[in-house]
Amino acid sequence: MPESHSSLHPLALAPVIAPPSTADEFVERFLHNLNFDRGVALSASSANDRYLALAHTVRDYLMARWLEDVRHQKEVQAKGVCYLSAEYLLGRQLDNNLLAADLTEVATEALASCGIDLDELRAHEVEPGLGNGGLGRLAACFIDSLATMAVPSIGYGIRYEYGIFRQTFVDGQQVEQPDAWLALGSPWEFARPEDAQTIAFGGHTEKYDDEGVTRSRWVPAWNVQAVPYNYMVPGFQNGRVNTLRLWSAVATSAFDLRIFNSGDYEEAVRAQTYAENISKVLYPEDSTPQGKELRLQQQYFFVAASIHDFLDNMLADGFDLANLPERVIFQLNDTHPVIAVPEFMRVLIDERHLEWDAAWAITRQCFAYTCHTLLPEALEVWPVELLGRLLPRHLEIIYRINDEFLVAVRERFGDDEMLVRNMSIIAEHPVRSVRMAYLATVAGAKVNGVAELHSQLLRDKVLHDFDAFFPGKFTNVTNGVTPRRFLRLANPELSSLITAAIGDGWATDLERLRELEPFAEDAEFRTAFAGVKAVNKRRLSEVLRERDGVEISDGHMLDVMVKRLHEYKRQLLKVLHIVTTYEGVISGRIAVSDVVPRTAIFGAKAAPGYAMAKRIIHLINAVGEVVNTDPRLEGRLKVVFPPNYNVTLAERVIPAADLSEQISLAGKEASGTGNMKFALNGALTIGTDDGANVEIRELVGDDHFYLFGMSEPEVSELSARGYRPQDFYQADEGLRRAIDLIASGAFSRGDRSVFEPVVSNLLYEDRFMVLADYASYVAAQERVDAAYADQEAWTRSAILNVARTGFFSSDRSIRDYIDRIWHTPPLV
Ligand code: RUG
Repeated sequence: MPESHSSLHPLALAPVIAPPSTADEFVERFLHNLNFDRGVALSASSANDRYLALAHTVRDYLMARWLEDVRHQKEVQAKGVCYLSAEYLLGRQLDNNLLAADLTEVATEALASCGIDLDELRAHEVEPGLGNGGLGRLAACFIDSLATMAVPSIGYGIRYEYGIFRQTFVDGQQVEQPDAWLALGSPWEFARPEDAQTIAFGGHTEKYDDEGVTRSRWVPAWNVQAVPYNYMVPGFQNGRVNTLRLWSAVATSAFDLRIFNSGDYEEAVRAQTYAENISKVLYPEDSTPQGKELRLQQQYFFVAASIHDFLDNMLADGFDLANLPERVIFQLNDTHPVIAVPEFMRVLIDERHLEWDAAWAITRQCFAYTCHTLLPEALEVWPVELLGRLLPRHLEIIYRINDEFLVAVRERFGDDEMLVRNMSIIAEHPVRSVRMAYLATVAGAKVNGVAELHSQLLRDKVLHDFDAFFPGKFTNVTNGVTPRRFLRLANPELSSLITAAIGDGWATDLERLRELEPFAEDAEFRTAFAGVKAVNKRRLSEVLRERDGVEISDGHMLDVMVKRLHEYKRQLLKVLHIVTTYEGVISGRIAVSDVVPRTAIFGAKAAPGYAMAKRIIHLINAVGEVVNTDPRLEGRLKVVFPPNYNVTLAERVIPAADLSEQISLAGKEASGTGNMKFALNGALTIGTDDGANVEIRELVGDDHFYLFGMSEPEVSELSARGYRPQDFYQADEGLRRAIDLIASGAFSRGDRSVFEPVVSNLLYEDRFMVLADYASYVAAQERVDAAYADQEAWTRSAILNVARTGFFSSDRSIRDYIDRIWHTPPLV
């Protein structure tokens, strides 16, 4: 504080006070923000002005709590979580923050008195798409739960200037457009350039003598500034506000100036662009060497900035680093932040002058790792050549960690060279590389999978030797989703119905949904529940009409498959089912009157460099075009594929769904979280015994879940026997007809070549065994059709799905993390 307290205005000494939340006060604040922040009168304001002024008003209400929480967390120095994640798929903020601050009603009334419709401003917000899919959305759910449960924590990540691409379709094919989400301003962020960190790259290491001890140090070649942007993460109506800190890359001025002064302006701009590219785009294309390098830069950039930020700014003066394990746990969300491990060691040893053993003892207690996959190709490895060029000191540290680990492995398991090679953090083949999942496993205090089956398969297969070496290190935390966004906000009608039945409080104690079970037997409640579904279907229909010019027919079962496009998720299986029904009708083997009216809704983005996934998107659109316009179907089968599926659209689609498609090959989907959102909103699942489907089925019961397909052991067995997709093609007439119809060019205006790669892949490779599960899937769909005919029974099942899936709240996941991994009690 600049002056002695006695000379300051009393207001300067007062804590920040939240404004009273009356509609009049709200109007006053809103107009003040409109006039003074935006510089416009209400009469001249644009929708963007009004949205920004509203966002600022909501911020004002949260500010006092936020400042107080930040102060309090620093003061008490309780153990907290640093959640390190390259992705946060946040969704729109306005509605969430209004709900958290309990201001929705006041804001609605206040805006209405100014002639403004809150819905119009809601629609104006561009969601920050800083994630690709489930992993990023999980991180967003977790920070919501951490704040709601008052756990001392901070989320760290990257403020990508362009988030996940905006998907459009041209002639049915995916075209990616940049997602300029910041173009009209982001009212939820607070830039803190004064808290920037300098992040170094490249160069070499050198040995030096430190009082008779030879040590190594890093002499980097270039650096960038990491500028933090803080975001409020309000807890649900609990007066708590946590922080999400996202880093943005800015060229260092020293770097620029040197080049500018030498007169080479082009070089200066090039250098600036190079530095700032680091936070330019979410997951840049990594099929080129340049893309890969940028991705490693991104990862190091954000974890190095976060570790420094924590050590420099969050610890009390004179903090003894030996006590760090009682103060912090860094949770590594997948392999993307794992380079934090050698960075932490480097900081402790090279900058804070700890000995190796002391630094390693601390590090091993301060990190924990969540693995989100079983697909070998998704476990990141970095070529030693690249890592050594970009982060030479880190590579030295990794080598030493590995050397010491392998000594221990040999001591324990003997000189089994194959085992040692298999467990080495350094892979020798096909290119010498660092296996980041292994590094995280060796360094982490705990390693968790994200659903029971997934965690079991990690222990039994992917990381089997590590489980034997580190007994007790592996655990499970089944994923969860926040009921605030995915029930309260996405499904207000169902929320009201639930509250009317069981009272308030379930949004923070989701197991209370169990109290709904008896209502499944109550005809009046069932009617009300079915009414809510109908309202949600109408709302979705309006959204799709306005957004995409698409109509959803009344009375159709909404059969929904929304998730990233990946072969293992098997959108192709769903396509084959649609083609089977279509082929049955046009060939006259199925009477059209026997087709249960259905609309299949897809939502899926394919990674820009994933050619097969893009072909599958093309196929879905092509099948839709034919099926939707063939009069022989009499409108009883429709395919709808709105482009650019994102969190905002999810919030409309999920509450309207009748049937949730969770049809991955068993053993491939780590967990899934969409599956939980659908069940919680009263959709019935058709699914394999994979990921969290297993737990969903156990909870809702076999009668309310449509199981099909091989189990994971059956998949392994078939694979070991030698899977031959042609055998299934030959043996199943329906399958043959469906594949032949696609191959014939029926969905590509007679051009057989268009989908030839898809057909060939199915017949000769079919890595994810679509053909093997086809018959079982079609049979399960027939059971769905039969069940849907009895609407009372269907609604009963839907209610039981809601009542029995309270387990999947992300609050429960966070409780499990606290109990099994973090040991960070909530702050009172
Ligand atoms: O594919 C998984 C989902 O099964 C899971 O639900 C989600 C959150 O745990 O993470 C997804 N995931 C996995 N996203 N990226 C990866 C690659 O490791």
